[in-house]
Amino acid sequence: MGIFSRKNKEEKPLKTKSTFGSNLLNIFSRSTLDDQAWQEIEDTLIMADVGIKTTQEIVQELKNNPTLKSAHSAEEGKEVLRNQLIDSLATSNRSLNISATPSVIIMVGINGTGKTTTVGKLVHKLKSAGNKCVLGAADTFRAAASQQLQTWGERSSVPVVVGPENSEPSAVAFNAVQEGLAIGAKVVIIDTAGRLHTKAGLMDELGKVKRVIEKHATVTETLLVIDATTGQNGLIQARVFTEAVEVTGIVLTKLDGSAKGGIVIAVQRELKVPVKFVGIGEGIDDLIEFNAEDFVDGLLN
Ligand SMILES: Nc1nc2c(ncn2[C@@H]2O[C@H](COP(=O)(O)OP(=O)(O)OP(=O)(O)O)[C@@H](O)[C@H]2O)c(=O)[nH]1
Ligand SMILES: [Mg+2]
Repeated sequence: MGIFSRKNKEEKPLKTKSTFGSNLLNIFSRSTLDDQAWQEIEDTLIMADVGIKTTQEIVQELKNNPTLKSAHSAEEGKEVLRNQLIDSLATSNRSLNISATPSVIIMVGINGTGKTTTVGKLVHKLKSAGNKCVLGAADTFRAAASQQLQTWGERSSVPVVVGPENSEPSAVAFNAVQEGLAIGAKVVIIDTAGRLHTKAGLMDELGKVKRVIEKHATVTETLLVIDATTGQNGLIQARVFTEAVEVTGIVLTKLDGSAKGGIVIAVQRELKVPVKFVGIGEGIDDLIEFNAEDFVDGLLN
């Protein structure tokens, strides 16, 4: 059972099964925090995948907190920790930007992180909310990739623009945007091929896809999809994407699996890009809008 799970389709609670919260709350309930206690806090955060840099920042901020400096109750300790974790995830622009008509969303990331699946889940969400949508299969490396996206399109009755195998990805993106304009779509989502951050040519291609689209429409979001189970490694790979293209939001997938919740904090803090959605399964409804307070409460309870 992962950090995120769902009781049923209607209810979307964030639940934790990790020992992260109980460990930390235990330590913070001590009325005074000595060096050993601080070391335990640091270790717990690092083991939860918060990352060394972010852990050190959070610990420093906690050490500076006046409540924790003096004798405090378990309740006070818990409240300080909760607020600190929520603050560490603060951002001003978490909601999906679909302010333009059409708004173009480009999905990027390394191989197998869950891009195509996320496109399928996201278009379902947008369509259900009454938005006319078009999908573009700009992953032209494998015929199966277009087929996979078409299957997702069918599930939400959304048209999917595809191109021949090995055709120019930016041409497919261009055609998808043209289709979006022609039918008066609100949102056009472009799925791209997974690429290794080390392949400069492929990284340049993303810039080209974006430039071609922007001749005719507005790219309101470039969402970077990260597999949460790859932990700090995934984070290092993701950083290259934020340097190559202007990433506006993160989707952390596979948080239903063995991923540790701290990765959410590490990703947002270290990439300085808001986590907008989290994937909690392979199904069409398994994408939820990220909410920092719910997440932290899930982590601590
Ligand atoms: N458990 C779980 N599995 C997921 C989630 N998101 C995607 N997957 C699975 O991850 C695998 C890869 O998903 P894809 O959507 O094909 O990934 P991709 O990034 O498009 O892959 P490439 O196009 O090959 O780079 C599939 O088996 C998905 O079902 C998630 O949130 N939770
Ligand atoms: Mg794909």
